[in-house]
Amino acid sequence: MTPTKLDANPFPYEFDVAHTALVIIDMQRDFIEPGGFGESLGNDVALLAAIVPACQAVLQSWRGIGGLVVHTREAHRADLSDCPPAKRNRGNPSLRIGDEGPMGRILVADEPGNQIIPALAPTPGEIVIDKPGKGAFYATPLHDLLQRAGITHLVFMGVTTEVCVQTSMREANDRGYDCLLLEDCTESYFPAFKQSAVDMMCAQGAIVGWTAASSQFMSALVAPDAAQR
Ligand code: C5J
Repeated sequence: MTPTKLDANPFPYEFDVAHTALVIIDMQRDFIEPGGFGESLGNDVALLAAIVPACQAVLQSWRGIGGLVVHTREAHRADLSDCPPAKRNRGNPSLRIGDEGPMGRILVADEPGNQIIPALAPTPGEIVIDKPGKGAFYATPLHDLLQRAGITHLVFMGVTTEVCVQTSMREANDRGYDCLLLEDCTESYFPAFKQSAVDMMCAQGAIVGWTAASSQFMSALVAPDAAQR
């Protein structure tokens, strides 16, 4: 099969749909909507909400060609046994992980705020990973699931760029996946941090991975080679 190629930074990225998964990091109500964890830390969640239309367009295209989709949620057990004090006590939030907030307990599995936002809600058959850490591979079955599915390439979207997205992409690269980050489908509460994270991931000859605009990625999907699954 001829791989699909797209213009990317720092040089073209090649993948084939059958061995690639779209990984959507933590597009959950706790980070994107008012009243959640992100806002409790003093952040402007509108910055993150702005990427939703671009993420929706990519997800729709990817689903359209039958690509594998992985959603992650930053989620802890109700007894917080997987949330060490080193995580819970960080910062000076008005609400800590596990506290009761306007959308239920902050970053606790099954609470309303922990759900993926409706615009990007998983459909049956898509993989949903609850992760207690910032990286999608730490203490989760993700690597095993991807290996069993024959996945070698990962395309990342989601939030926040320099925290859970960057950590997950670095973990993925260490495990041997070729990773692409869609620049307009990721965001930070701190625009300068987003730019730094994007720059550092593709520096030094794609030391962590590639970055590209979602328009480049979607154009590649409609190219004839992308249809060969
Ligand atoms: C944070 C995340 N920012 N999903 N989580 O704590 O990036």
